[in-house]
Amino acid sequence: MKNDYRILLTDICKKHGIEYVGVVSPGPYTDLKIYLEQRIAEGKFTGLEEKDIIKRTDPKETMSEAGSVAVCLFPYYSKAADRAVGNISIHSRVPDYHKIIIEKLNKIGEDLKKEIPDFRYSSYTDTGPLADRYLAQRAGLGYRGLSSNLINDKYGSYVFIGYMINNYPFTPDAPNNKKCLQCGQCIRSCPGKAISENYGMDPKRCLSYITQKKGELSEQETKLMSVQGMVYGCDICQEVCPLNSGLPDTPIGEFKENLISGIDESELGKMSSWEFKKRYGDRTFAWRGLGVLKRNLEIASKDK
Ligand code: B12
Ligand code: SF4
Ligand code: SF4
Repeated sequence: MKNDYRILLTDICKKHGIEYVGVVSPGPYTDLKIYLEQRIAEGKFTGLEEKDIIKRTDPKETMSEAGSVAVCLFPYYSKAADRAVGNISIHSRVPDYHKIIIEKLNKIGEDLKKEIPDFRYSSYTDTGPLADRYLAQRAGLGYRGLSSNLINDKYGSYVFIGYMINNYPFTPDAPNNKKCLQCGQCIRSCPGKAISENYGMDPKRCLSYITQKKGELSEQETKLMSVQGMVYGCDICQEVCPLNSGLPDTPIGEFKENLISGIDESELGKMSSWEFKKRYGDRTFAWRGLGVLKRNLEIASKDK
């Protein structure tokens, strides 16, 4: 029956428009724990990650009866989102992915519940306890680029990752150990010099992080934001990656509608927090609040 349920998982995902689903064992992931401990010792963390390292590497800390983790990819690239010139990254031009993904995962979970006796699950994306890219790589859905982005053969790196910790022991998939082209384009083009050889990303140098960082920015950070003119996120390491050329549009309808390409200073300058929430509450950048975005807009629109 076990293998049949694995097929059922794929079929139910397909029914909900999810083409890529894979399974990871319930851990603990000792290799990841060692890797994360080393990165933390080197100061390579932003504070946006889950702080409890045991929780990050052991699904059973979140669900004691975890039998497996089902991982799904959610492509979000479309030519329409990419075409317009704007001051926010593509992942924030689409409506907030967190809500869309959790809703889809919950629909999949509810369908599984109808078929698998006593099935229990919990859905996450981005803000969950585990390391999303690690899971997707281990589930065989994509491989690691030097840029540290997870790259899928069909949809490139413009894919969000979501997962479901659940109590059923679905058979795990083989990891995807493919290597990217190692061409170094992302290293040479990164404006913050955040990417180095051997996957040695320094997240604190990443412009995407700087646009999300609260408080005062250093002179160097301010200059970086002003030169790039970005108010939220950064896509350069994805734009220059040859593995992202000629991508198909996302099949997910929600990521093709209601697109925006930027935030306007004259509009935001006059807005109250309430108005901001009403206008942009369904965007991924809204969580950082009006203050950080106003600061960024002021810096990004400075004369270069
Ligand atoms: C904190 C965070 C950030 C930080 C730090 C990013 C970083 N590189 O560490 C900042 C703000 C800079 C950031 C930026 C972006 N982020 Co972000 N971020 C996260 C978050 C919340 C945690 C990441 C984390 O734990 N980092 C620590 C490092 C060590 O882990 P990692 O880079 O995620 O994954 C590495 C390990 O898993 C390891 N690994 C992989 N396989 C294996 C196997 C073994 C055996 C071992 C030991 C290790 C290993 O290699 C991976 C890559 O180096 C995740 C969601 C989540 N909860 O996981 C989203 C997430 C990584 N972000 C995402 C996105 C979309 C972005 C941006 C593209 C947004 C943008 N356009 O501005 C950029 C990309 C920047 C970049 N080049 O990485 C997506 C990535 C999708 C993808 N295809 O890769 C995620 C997964 C959110 C989601 N659920 O979709 N992000
Ligand atoms: S998102 Fe931008 S700043 Fe961050 S690693 Fe990629 S190119 Fe560098
Ligand atoms: S730009 Fe080149 S080195 Fe960087 S992730 Fe893409 S293929 Fe790998």
